Amino acid sequence: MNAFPEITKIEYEGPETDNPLAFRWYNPHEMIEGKSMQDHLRFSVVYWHTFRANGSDPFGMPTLHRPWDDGTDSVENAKNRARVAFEFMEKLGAPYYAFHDRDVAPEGGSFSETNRNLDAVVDVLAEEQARTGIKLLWGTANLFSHPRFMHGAATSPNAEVFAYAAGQVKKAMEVTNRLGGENYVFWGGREGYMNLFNTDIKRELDHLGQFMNMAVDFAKQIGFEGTFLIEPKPKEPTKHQYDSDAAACINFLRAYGLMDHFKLNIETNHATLAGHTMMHELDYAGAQGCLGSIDANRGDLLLGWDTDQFPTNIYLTTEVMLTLLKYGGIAPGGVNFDAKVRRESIDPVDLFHAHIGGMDAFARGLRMAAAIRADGGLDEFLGQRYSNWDSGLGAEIESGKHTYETLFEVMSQQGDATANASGRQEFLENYINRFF
Ligand code: XLS
Ligand code: NI
Ligand code: NI
Repeated sequence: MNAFPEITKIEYEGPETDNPLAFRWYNPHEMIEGKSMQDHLRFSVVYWHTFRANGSDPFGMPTLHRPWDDGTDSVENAKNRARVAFEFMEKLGAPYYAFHDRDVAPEGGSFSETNRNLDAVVDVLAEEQARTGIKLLWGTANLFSHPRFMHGAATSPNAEVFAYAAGQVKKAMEVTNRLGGENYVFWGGREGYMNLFNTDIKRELDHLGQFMNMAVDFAKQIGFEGTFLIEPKPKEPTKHQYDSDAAACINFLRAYGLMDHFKLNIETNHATLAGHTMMHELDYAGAQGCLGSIDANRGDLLLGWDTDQFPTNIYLTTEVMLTLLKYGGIAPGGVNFDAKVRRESIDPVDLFHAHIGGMDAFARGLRMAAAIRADGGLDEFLGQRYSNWDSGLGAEIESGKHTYETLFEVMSQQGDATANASGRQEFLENYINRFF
């Protein structure tokens, strides 16, 4: 393949370079906190945006006409595109990729024909993985684009749609397993509702729980050892999605006995749509032992939907990397660029600029986070802020020695709690800014 003839392998040239097709901060083999940047960040390219987005939006037609696409939905074209995808990822130096079944191969006239199409393209993916060493971060099934999923997939009121979705996930899990995928993702595209008058929430959630338990059973059957991930998102395309945020997902996992098998794939733009920060979602998931992987992108505060832009804000990436390092890193998940170029960015080279920018922003975030951790000021402050729980009354409460009655007695004796110390928010915000 030579789809990008004027582009050679993207190399690290350091912050001083003026080459826009070089990394200024991402130096894959440089060690940070005893681990290479490549192993910390585990960058992944998404097939759907990078190789399938055509620039159409609700108001306009496609703008992105790729020279390697012949404009047909043939299996041959899909195979050719797969080879182009690997040329791109190889030149970029991304170690991972992720895809939906329907991104890589066209839907056929029947369930079986669709599966044959998928197998034909997966043969090429397997060949290209072997040729380049690029690995599959995760696979997933598209259970939201086709009209049969208009009311949802596992939560459809139509039992045959549930059956179709289950069969489709079986196939997608087999393919993910064949390609050595390290995770498998469920994003509940239409698993939610548009109107509560026509929705039986209890029944739909029970079906969703049953669907996920079937996945766990099937993984055992085929020996799939990757992590299952649920990707929270509050809305779009439905008005309310059941997996609305990290807390809702974790409650669902607990309710249906899935906590040992699932973690979360947290996406920046989904966090903001839910009214949270990315740091909140990561910290909450991490605190519950559910931090699995991230979809790295960003939204636009002035637009109310999932704009899936590439992350370039180094304050954001620093917060993300601080939180990932706090919980021991993201592996076997990764930093997956669920992001697309704008519909006005019509040249193939724009795909390189976008990914290079995202990778550099995360590399810089990693460097900042490591510097903040090395300095130790934050940890020291936190330790101090909670220090009265380390001994005396606090330690007694934590170890379960007290009840409402004994604490009532303590306060009756003492008269009042000791005075509070300052939260020092402004001091800490200034402290973080010192590293930029
Ligand atoms: C859509 C989601 C989707 C998942 C994979 O908003 O981000 O792209 O990552 O199905
Ligand atoms: Ni996503
Ligand atoms: Ni998204």
